[in-house]
Amino acid sequence: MANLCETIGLFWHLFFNTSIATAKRISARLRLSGSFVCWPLHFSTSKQPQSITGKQSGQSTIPLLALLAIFFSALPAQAKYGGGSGTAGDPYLIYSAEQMNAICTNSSDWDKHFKLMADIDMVNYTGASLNIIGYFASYDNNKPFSGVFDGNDCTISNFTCTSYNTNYIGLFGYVTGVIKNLGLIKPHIEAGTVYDVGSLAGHLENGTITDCYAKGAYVYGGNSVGGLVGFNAGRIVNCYSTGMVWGDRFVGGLVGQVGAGTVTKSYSNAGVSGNLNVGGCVGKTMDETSAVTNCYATGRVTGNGYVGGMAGQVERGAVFQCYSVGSVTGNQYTGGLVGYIRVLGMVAHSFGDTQTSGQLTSAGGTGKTTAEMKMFSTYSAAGWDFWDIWEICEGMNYPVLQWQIPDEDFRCPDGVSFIDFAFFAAHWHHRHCNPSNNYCDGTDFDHSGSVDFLDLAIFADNWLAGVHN
Ligand SMILES: [Ca+2]
Ligand SMILES: [Ca+2]
Repeated sequence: MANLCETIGLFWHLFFNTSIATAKRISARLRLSGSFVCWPLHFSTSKQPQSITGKQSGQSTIPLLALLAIFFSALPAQAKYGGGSGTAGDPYLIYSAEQMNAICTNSSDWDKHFKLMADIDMVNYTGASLNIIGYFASYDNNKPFSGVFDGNDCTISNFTCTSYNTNYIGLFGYVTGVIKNLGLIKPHIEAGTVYDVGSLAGHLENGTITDCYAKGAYVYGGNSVGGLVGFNAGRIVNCYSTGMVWGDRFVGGLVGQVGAGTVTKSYSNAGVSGNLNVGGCVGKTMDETSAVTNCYATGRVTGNGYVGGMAGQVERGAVFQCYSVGSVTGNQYTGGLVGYIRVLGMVAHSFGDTQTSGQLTSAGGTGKTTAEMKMFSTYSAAGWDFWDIWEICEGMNYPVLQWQIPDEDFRCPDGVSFIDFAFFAAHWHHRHCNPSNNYCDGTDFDHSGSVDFLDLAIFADNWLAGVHN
């Protein structure tokens, strides 16, 4: 059986092909964008199909919906989730909060492939009603999520997770698999006395989390508490967190504690508050193979001891090519970038803002003034990669990660403004846009081959957009 998404996609194509030229053009754009992401069942969140049906006579919509209704009523009763068979080529499809919450109850599926197909709101899932995927009760009694969960650039919003005595708490409790392309909006975690607590994952062991974020997170735990991940012995790449994180020990804006794992090209601007080992990005690195590289933190950090804008303590492992700028307050072993470094720890080619942090000293890294922190030369002298990883608007902003920058922010990653419009306007009506000229220096947003009104509309949609955070 063709999977659900493909079938719906086919219906859309049949529909478009019988529609007028405008619809064909937009259909082409949808194909170009690669997939029918996040809207097949959620017409209210789908701008493009809505505007198309809106432009047609209202009658066009009805047969389509009727067709869909017939199709769904014909689905076999035993179809799991929203379709799919759980393989890499035919993942289980998740369209609703109910389907998301059902993953936990089928632990035999935890090694399967899943794909999120809609932005889902889990506001009705609070306390014990939210099922946590993957658990670790003891070394003899545990089962991780070892499959692949592809968020498909969709979001999961507003869930509340509460735990008073179970460790490994998050949307996923214990993960050895892959989670990618997933955004969490306002996740709320209440786990005040337990350990390994994060909004997305409580404990990541050998697995990978890429291109994920927690926006407006509220995370409250005991030890190893992070805005995104509590304890990381895997790989975290291209992720970020915002919001607020509280805990006792090993408390970090992004990750509470880093074991034999890495955090790369990620950042946090979450505020962090804890007792010992409290950091804007990570609370503590504890393994000789721990590595935090090309990361930054901007959140306010408050703790008692081992408190740093970037990391509370680098016990073992390395913090490399990172910076932090948030204000830092602590009683003992407090530093602008790092609170404390032990013999097996290393901090190199990293910088802390002595003015915004309120800390003139740091156990590691180099203190710089705010003006110096916004200069390209500060970082280039330390070998930072401004080709593939970082970007800076000289004298205007701290460095940002290239993946954060909107396509429309051509000049200076300082937001989409007149200087970017001037760049766009200079390419107006350019033709023969293709990969060899980077689609007319990026101004042919929809890759149609020319810079025209559709590109202008896309640009206008992103007017004043800043770096993603
Ligand atoms: Ca700009
Ligand atoms: Ca175009």
